[in-house]
Amino acid sequence: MDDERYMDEAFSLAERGRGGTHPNPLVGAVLVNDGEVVGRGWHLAPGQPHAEALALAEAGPRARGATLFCTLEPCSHHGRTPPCADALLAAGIARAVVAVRDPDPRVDGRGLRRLREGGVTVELDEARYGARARRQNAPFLKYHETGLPLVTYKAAVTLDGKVAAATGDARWISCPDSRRAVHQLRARTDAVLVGVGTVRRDDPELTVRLVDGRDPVRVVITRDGALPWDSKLLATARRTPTVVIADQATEAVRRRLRERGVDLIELGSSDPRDALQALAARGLLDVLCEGGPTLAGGLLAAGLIDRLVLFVAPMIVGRGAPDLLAAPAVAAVADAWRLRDVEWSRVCDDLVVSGALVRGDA
Ligand code: AOF
Ligand code: ZN
Repeated sequence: MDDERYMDEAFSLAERGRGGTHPNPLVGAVLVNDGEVVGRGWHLAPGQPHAEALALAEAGPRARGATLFCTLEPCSHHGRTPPCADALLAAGIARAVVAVRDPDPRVDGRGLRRLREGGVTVELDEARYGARARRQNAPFLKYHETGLPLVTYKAAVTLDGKVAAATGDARWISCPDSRRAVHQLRARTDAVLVGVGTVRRDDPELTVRLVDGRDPVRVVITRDGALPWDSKLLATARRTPTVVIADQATEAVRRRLRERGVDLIELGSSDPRDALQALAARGLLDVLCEGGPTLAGGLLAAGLIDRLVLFVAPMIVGRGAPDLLAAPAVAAVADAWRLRDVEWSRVCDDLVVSGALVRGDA
């Protein structure tokens, strides 16, 4: 049906903003008049026009009597830009098909109401489009529902579920194309998260180098803020935004981090939930955890990991090597952590498994 085709295009347009819109959502909008697409828009970055405003600008007078297909409820607030609902009314659209309600407390149904009160036929069709809209904007929606970012844990593992050899050597478990895929994941995310142990062990750069794309913000969870002073992260902190989270930093550490251009977040506790909340409060809503077993195990045990992406390499390293996750063992298989909506693909000889993490048979 035509409606679905137009909404499909709106979803594709929204994807063009992927990686750059945080803390704002991905939004795509299509205006259709008499069976012809007269305006298209998508949101690129905070402070930039909203998708609906761009579609209206392209449509000009042809917006009168048109139908809007929008992946998110049009806004009703004066933020960095004026309310889209008012602009849509002023332009004289006749009908609006919307994929999902906007949970931002500044909007939260008011955009739809304003359009209805202005005489527009509004169809909020979550039954048809809601699942896709929620998948596309999972971080934005999770943040407005819980105050937490969406956390994806990514790791390269062997067939025996290990992330390194017994000596700690981990270069390289996954194949070159898998490593490129990881850079792609980084380019699409707001922040990459590791623990200080990973910085000591691997001295990673956590930037996007193997593919085109922007670097995510790099975040290191520590207790005392003391990263190795010769680490690549510190050496490049002026070029690529770098955040250090600490709950026991000394004045000397604060000063040295500041000198290197690091953004230090100081918390009153070492609870990873507080760390994630602090990241979300800074607009980092989509977090890719590339940490080691200790950090990932702590996040898993606290129920803070939403998604898993595993690059499973066809090799075996044997006993004594570090497990994927240092998490407490479950008593019964029925209590295991599981993936839902599992997807598999193959990259070189690696098997890539991803899905949403849930606990038990739920
Ligand atoms: C966007 N782009 O295309 C739409 C948004 O900071 P502001 O003023 O740009 O407002 C951001 C809020 O506007 C965002 O949280 C969401 O509720 C609403 N809709 N935002 O960035 C768009 N349609
Ligand atoms: Zn808007």
